Amino acid sequence: MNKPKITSMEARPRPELFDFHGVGMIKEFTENWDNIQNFKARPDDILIATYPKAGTTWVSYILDLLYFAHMSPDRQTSIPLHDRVPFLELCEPPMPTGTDLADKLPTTPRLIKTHLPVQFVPKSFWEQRCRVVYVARNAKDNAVSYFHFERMDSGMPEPGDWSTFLQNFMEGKMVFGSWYDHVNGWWEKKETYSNFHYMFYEDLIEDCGREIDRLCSFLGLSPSPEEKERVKASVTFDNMKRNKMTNYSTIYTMNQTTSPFMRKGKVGDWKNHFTVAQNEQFDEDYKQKMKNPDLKFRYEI
Ligand code: PPS
Repeated sequence: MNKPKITSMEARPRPELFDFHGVGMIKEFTENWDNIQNFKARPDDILIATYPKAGTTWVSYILDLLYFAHMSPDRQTSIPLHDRVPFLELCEPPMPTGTDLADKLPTTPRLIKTHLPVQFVPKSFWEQRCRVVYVARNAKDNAVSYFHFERMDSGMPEPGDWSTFLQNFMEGKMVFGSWYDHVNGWWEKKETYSNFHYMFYEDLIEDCGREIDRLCSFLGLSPSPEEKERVKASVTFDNMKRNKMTNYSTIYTMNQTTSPFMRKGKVGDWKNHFTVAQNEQFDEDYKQKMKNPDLKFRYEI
């Protein structure tokens, strides 16, 4: 008897989280490990690094437009962003692996996305002195966004209910590990690696134009005022939510009726999720884990 063709990930069991060198992972991000670690970065590559749900897609799209908006209009309308900006560690057949996609990218520079904690980044990125853009988002909104993402993406572990998920988040039992270790680890890297731009989701929400200017000055780009306005208009939440090339509607593991990928795009949605008791417990735990006075987040703006 022929096996039924799997057309939806809903038919497959959800992946299990396991410990991988001290970091929570699922096999979709570790199966291609040798190729990831041996990845050959080029000096002009730009690595976009984030903890999941911190604004990766937003910044990827900004960079893609800044560099390539002038290329054929087909590119913007027919190639999903996740193919233009490969996800380095992804290995989820039948999709091509992130390393294969990156190897085949025809553009210069190559924009490459990763959620890896800093200690797992392939060494060639550092050896080649690649530019790195890290985006961080406040822990509470990041947790809420991650919760809804796990609900809707059957390629991720089952999140359980909100209080179970929040407890796991505080304990770092998450895919790509602890938020606290991630944002701190990358922040410390900034101290020793100069080709680095550390940015915040909250700043983007507050003033996207200013953040585009900062990105341009880091990257040595000087778009005309009209080009910059076009980028700014294209990357609004509403436009990215409508745009099939940026809203992940092409990814079959994501059930966007459970929760859309472009969900709310706000600072402070955590207030609609945290109970008073959860918030107090979270703040207490946060103080213990976030000792670096220089790394500060905003929870409302
Ligand atoms: S992923 O899966 O890790 O790559 O997700 P990521 O892109 O990092 O994060 C998704 C969240 O970013 C929000 N987002 C935006 N907010 C405001 N403006 C724009 N343009 C924008 N683009 C993406 C997206 O809505 C997710 O956040 P939540 O809070 O869930 O809405």
